[in-house]
Amino acid sequence: MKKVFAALSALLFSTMVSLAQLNPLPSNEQLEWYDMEMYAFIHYSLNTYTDQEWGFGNEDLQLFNPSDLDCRQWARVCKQAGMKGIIFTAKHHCGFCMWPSAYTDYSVKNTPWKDGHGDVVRELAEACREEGLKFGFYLSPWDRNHAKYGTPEYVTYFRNQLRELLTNYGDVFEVWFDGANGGDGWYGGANETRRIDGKTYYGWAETFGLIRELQPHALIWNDGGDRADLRWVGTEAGNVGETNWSLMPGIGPTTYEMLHYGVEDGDVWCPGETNTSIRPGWFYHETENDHVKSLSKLMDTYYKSVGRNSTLLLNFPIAPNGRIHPNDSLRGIAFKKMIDEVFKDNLADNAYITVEGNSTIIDFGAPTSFNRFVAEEEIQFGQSVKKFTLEAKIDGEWQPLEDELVEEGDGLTTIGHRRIICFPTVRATRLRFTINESKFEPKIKKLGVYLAPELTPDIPDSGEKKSSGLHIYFRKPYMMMIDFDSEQTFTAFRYLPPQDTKDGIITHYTLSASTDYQNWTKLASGEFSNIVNNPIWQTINFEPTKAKVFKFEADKLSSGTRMGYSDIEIVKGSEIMLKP
Ligand code: FUL
Repeated sequence: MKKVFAALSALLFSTMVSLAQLNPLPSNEQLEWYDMEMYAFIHYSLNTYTDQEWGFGNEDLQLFNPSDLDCRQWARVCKQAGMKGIIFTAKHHCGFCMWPSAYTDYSVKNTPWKDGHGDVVRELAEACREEGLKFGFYLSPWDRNHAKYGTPEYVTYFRNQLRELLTNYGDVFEVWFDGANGGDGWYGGANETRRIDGKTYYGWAETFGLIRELQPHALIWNDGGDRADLRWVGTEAGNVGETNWSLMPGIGPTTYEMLHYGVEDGDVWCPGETNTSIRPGWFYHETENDHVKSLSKLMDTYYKSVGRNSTLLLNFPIAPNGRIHPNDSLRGIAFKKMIDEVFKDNLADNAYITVEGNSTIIDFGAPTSFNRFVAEEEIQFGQSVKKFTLEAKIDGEWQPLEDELVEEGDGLTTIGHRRIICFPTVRATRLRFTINESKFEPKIKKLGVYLAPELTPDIPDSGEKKSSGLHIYFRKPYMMMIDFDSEQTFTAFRYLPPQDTKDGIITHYTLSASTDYQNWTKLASGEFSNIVNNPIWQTINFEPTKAKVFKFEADKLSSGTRMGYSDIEIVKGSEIMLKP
């Protein structure tokens, strides 16, 4: 009898295990995380004072002396911009610590700011608590300052720092481990290139163990190795795939496709977090003050992140005075107001709703205008929907609706936590939502129908620059890098010089491209003639070239010490640009 019972319970257990594998479920922390919807990244370090995106690791500590550093201003701005938490660059790749770490001299404690008695991490953690925001931190595994980087000693150092951050600053909701390991650095004066294997070097299992022990509710973001709780979406441009599964394989390497679209039959719950910056760079650059993303760009980002079963991690850089620049804060606050405006009135609330088989029919009773549809699954039971259709009854005829923001297909695939479908305004009496394919019996939590206002031209649209969708950063004051999510064919590069100053105008240039960041092909070099007197668009045509990253170098400037730009465009495909 006992044997039968044991056999039965073994069977039951293995069935439960295989069911759990078939339908992995989110943790409570992941469920709460979805509900945060949006939270802020804050990039602030010595880079802010050197106008760099990546510090080399030997930047002078004397540079850190903000006149007006105010973490409460950061927290208030983020809160008003609808952010539910802040993730702060406690240490970026340059190794400079924004808290007085006991394990290095390369920190705020040896700067003139507050005579070395300051602690930005503490001020921010306290400000977050005061404003009711969650607090998280970014600790760069790559450290271009540390002499022992590349050896086991550095890993101990890294974990010691992690322990400081996990124990001294209250509750942490997310820990962010960037995957960049660029190679060269100062490394205590060695000034050399060091390569490590990001998957094995940091001993992720043990490192994660420390977090589980000290902050059991913290979510781990990691794109450098072992699967964590949250995944990168494969791009920093601010969009996840229109099909977005919250699942991933528990082990093994990832590809761009897996990160961007998730994996339908993955065996662990690992949702995508969409990270992007409110301006082109992650760190503050004065030259980008007029390039803060427009409302329409930010709304597009919202639809392509929160509206695609993801969250939005939106970066606000800190300006050299120690505050969020007014251009960013105003745009961030306008963004939140626009989201509230779009979703204030659910037209389904006053409609008559019926269910027929797999279809739900929302009957408005009279012709009604709308252009947004929202569906949410009860994801605590898993993610099920694979394919659905949407139809509007217009003048007595059912007409199919499609997502206008997708690059491919109709976009009517996965739903997950929340799916927002955008389409041109229709005037219809009914809307029919049909689930055509699902992994198991789907459970829909909410349906919504909205009429979003058109974004009119009087809303500032400086972010509508051609470069607003590009990922641009500076390796050096005279070297701009532009990278893409994937290899594509390009035929022209266009440069619009600064429009309101002659400083930074590039008169002589070299343009190169690469598919792997290592082997570079020179595409062109030369002079932009008469550019100082007539600062118009400059076009460099070249033979169709496959590239993932461009390097645009200023060989000579009109005046000033760093290259400037008003806009950049890179032309794809076979389109050949005419010289202006
Ligand atoms: C990247 C880093 O290299 C950038 O500097 C930035 O911190 C971004 C959020 O992640 O991979």
